[in-house]
Amino acid sequence: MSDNRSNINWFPGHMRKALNQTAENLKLVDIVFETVDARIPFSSRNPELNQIIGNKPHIILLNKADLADPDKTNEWVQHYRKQGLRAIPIQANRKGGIDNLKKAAEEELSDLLEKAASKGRTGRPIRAMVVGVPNTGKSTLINALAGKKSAVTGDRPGVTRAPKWIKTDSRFELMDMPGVLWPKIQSKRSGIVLVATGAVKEEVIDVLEASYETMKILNSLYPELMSERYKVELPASDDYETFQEMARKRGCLMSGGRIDEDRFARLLLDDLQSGRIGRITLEVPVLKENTDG
Ligand SMILES: Nc1nc2c(ncn2[C@@H]2O[C@H](COP(=O)(O)OP(=O)(O)O)[C@@H](O)[C@H]2O)c(=O)[nH]1
Ligand SMILES: [Mg+2]
Repeated sequence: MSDNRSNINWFPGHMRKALNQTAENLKLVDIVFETVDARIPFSSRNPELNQIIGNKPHIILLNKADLADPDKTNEWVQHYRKQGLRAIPIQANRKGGIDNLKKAAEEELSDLLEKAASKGRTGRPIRAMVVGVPNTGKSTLINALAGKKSAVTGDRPGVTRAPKWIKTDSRFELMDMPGVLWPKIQSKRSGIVLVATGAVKEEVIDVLEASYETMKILNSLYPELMSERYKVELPASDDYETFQEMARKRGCLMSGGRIDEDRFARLLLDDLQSGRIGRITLEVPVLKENTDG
């Protein structure tokens, strides 16, 4: 397999510009809503965001919680809490957890809102910006928060203009330009889980390899779910044979009975992304000292 390190900082110029623009826009808001994929909370965050957020109130949204392992999501919430960060599981596409988010944001901003109220500005709108790496659900969250008032489609990154404000059904006003960050691929494993969850396209890591490595991760973390779905016995004595057996059982065969590994590789990732394997989380929290990727 090729060394993918050259892909790690794709288009650094563009990224720097996007980060700078996000930093500029952040000055205009009271609070930041950062979307991460609850299945890969580590790899779907851009660590540079913390630096540009500084002391501004900030809530992490563990989105796609419907696809993630609920126990692990809970562990992540505790993990962030220990770092002084508030995290809330949500399912943006069904508006799940949105009320919790609104309540939490008002709590985070209680001092500021009380101060405004004491100056006669009761019910002052709360201005928020949604940021996150692609595919973590920024647009979906903005639509969920906007309610009936307004709908947004698509990101418009890199366009320099004054942000407009999306009014919502509640006291929130959202910046109409979400902060588009890029995932920082800090390790081979990060690249694999980002491809597996569909967060980054397959040019980072070949799909067959990503799928095979993902199978190994899933077999070790969720052996019951994997044997249930693919009718193999786990733990496996040989990973490659297990991969082939899964493919055979799912009918991924070519003429002459050869196993169509590429077809099964895609099928496995498709199963994972659509939740058919079950609710899975591919990353567990680790102590700060160990977060070297
Ligand atoms: N299962 C599930 N899918 C979601 C959720 N939120 C968003 N999605 C889907 O994830 C994909 C990416 O969402 P999008 O809002 O476009 O992400 P963005 O790139 O950050 O703006 C879309 O197909 C959404 O329908 C969620 O809570 N659960
Ligand atoms: Mg979007």
